[in-house]
Amino acid sequence: MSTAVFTPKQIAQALGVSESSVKRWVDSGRLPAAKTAGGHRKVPLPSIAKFIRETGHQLAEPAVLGMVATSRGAALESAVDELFAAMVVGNEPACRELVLSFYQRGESIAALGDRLIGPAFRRVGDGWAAGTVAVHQERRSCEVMMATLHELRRWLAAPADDAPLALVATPSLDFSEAPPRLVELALLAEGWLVEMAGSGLPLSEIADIVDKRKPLLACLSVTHLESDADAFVAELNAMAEAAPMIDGRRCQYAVGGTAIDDDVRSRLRCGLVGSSLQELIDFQQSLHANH
Ligand code: B12
Repeated sequence: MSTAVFTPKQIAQALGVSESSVKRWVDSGRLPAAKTAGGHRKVPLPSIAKFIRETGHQLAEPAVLGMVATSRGAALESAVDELFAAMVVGNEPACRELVLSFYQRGESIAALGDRLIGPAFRRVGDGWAAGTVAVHQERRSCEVMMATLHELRRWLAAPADDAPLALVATPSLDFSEAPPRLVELALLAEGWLVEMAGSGLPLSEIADIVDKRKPLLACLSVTHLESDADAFVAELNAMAEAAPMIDGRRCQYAVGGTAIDDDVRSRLRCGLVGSSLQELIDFQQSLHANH
């Protein structure tokens, strides 16, 4: 999350509107800002991002705010090839421009993950399997995407003081980065306070952290399942059953990721066993709403 703040003059230049319009939006609360001791309006980047997403304002000079042009009119699915091409050559500016412009246009993080970033990574994996994507191109893809997700995080508002807590982890020997990071960003965007418990953690350690931190939601992203599936299912089911109570409600485990196949899915007894971020967003709503 960002600490960058901008003046009405900078925002006016970026949006191609008058400075007095921006001051009016600030004063009416449409564009939340802080005031300095000297009475100057300072608008944080997440406020500007939210305003642009909700009002559909076009950016005349996005670079003033470190933003990108929002020229994308097409559906997310139509940009998968372009993103894949940018990722495998390590073209970080193109990758960032693509993802962030869709975000600015109002797409949710869940939609970006499910319909653009996940499918582009699948193409990387398929290409690797077919011998058309080299190992170093797969590595580059991960690097540029992680840089892009880091940038995206700057645009999200900080959680409220009373935000519910969620934990995110990956199990033993699973060091995938993009899936747990997208889970984190998707929950942050929904107003959760999110702690990354860690990647490659034994389930017993995840249970210990859950007992200690008492989150309302514990998310496990599973791309590589190294332990045997029966042991994984038994241990995770026991953890979900013994999960701590928080204000009279049991902490819920949400599990997902490409290594959760139909067999494992059918045997897991967790709050959510999902295959998309949208399912996670739907699930967290009931927890968050009652918080
Ligand atoms: C990048 C990658 C790697 C990188 C990871 C590096 C890094 N820094 O992250 C490296 C090179 C290390 C790697 C290694 C290996 N990989 Co690999 N890898 C991939 C690849 C290309 C992309 C994974 C990714 O980041 N996807 C991006 C995310 C956003 O998409 P996603 O995983 O689909 O997640 C979506 C959903 O699953 C869901 N979701 C995810 N988490 C959660 C959590 C919850 C709670 C919910 C509700 C939903 C949810 O939401 C996301 C958005 O829609 C995939 C290809 C593929 N088809 O997925 C193979 C893939 C995952 N790898 C595979 C394999 C086999 C391996 C290796 C065993 C290869 C080898 N022989 O060494 C090793 C294992 C290493 C290990 N133990 O960790 C297989 C796994 C098959 C399986 N599941 O059993 C895949 C599927 C490729 C394939 N088709 O064979 N890999």
